[in-house]
Amino acid sequence: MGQDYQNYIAGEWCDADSGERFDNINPADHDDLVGTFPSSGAAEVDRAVEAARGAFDHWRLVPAPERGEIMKRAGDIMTAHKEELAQLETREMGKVLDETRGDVQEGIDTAYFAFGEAPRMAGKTIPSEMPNKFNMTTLMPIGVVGVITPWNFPLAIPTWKIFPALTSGNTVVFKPASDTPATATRFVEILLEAGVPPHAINLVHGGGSSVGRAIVAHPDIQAISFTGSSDVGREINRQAGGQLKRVSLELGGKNAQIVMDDADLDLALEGVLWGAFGTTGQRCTATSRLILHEKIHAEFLAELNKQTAALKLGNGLDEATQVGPVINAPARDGIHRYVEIGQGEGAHLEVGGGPATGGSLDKGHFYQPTIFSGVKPGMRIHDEEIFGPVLAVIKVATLDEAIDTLNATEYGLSAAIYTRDINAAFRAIRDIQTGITYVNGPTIGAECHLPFGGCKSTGNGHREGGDGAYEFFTELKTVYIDYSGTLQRAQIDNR
Ligand code: UN1
Repeated sequence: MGQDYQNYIAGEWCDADSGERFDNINPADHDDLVGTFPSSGAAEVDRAVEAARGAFDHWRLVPAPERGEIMKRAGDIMTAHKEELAQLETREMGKVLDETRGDVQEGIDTAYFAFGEAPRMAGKTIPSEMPNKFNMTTLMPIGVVGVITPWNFPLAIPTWKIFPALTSGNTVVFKPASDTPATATRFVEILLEAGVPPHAINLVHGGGSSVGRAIVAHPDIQAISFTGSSDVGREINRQAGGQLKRVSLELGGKNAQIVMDDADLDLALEGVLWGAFGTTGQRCTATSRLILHEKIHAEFLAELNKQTAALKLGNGLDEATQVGPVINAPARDGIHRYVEIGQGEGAHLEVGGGPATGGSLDKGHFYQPTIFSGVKPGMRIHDEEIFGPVLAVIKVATLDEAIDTLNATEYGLSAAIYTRDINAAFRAIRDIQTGITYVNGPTIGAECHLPFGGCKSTGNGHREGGDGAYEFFTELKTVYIDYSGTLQRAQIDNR
């Protein structure tokens, strides 16, 4: 029997006004109901925004280092509950325990980064062109921010947004993905236990078209941070742009790994297996294209097919499982439609190609790790994000062709090149159009104290992670202090 979870609005745990609820079911086991959650809408968002607005004047005046200490306490609580949080995440979204432990650790690291960053929320002093005048910049919080997060990193991604938002002095209305609302609820409980004031954080469960839309439309929400699909991101940007809201968008990817003929092939193979099929291919940073130099193409592909076919699928709670389920039945069907499209486009199916069934797999939504060779730019399986365990292999003859192929997509999040040639590596670093580029490592595995984000249709230029997140969540104020006792007209009296 799953637990009945609630919203957290204006300091109270509460149901949706309608009384309606939705189920959250383990994607690896349809008999396992994780919980039921309130199906909320615009009225609940209104109350959450009002509470957050009310809390802002108190929270913005709490000294930043003190706010940072609260984030540190949240990190300590997450550390103490790491295994419990990882188990809950695996239960509600399926990825294997090793990965959910990593996801929780990413949240802990982000908390401790916030603790370190809080006392350093510094402006600058800048010389004046006039005598007896002092100039500086200072950072101000923005106000109420809306945080809308995906299901693939149920804890890490909310922490990337909420820790810097709160540490900067903003208050928050948080809508987590409806596939992973339980981890999000635990996170809010932890923030409260750590000392975040009750009205400063508000949690509203429900769908994107109800709760998400209401958050984006609300005139008292000054900034939106969203991670999800490019289609939804474009729509958010359109709507929020009309109100001149600040928007940070972290959207799709079609990330590629290049393997040159001089590469350490064993290392490159390990990298692509992890990059393509870790999290069942459901990362924005997942490797969904593999660009192989023609000299090693046949040999590399043969070994990759063999090792891919041997991957062990199952419930992520079983430590022997290497690949968990996909998130839900529509996702599995969408992945399969792409596989059919790939076959129709003339790509060669090397391995996989259908839902994985039999035994306990029949209880969940599993898809076979799948590889296509003979893929070319312009094919839909080359160009479009599939968000599942499907890898497209492209054969190239030169480094230039490899880089051109890697860039031949509307996305630009993450990329990898395996080579021992330092000249090739540096040319790739210069010419690859992505926000994140790995040399001799896979396309996944970003560290949360470095900037995270992409070029082209992957986003709108903002970066999460590191100090970039703090830039997004603050306004810069420029201050002039004239202690001359006279009217000094810049650009006039001194020229
Ligand atoms: C995502 O896929 O949405 O670099 C985030 C990585 C992780 C974060 C991925 N640290 O793969």
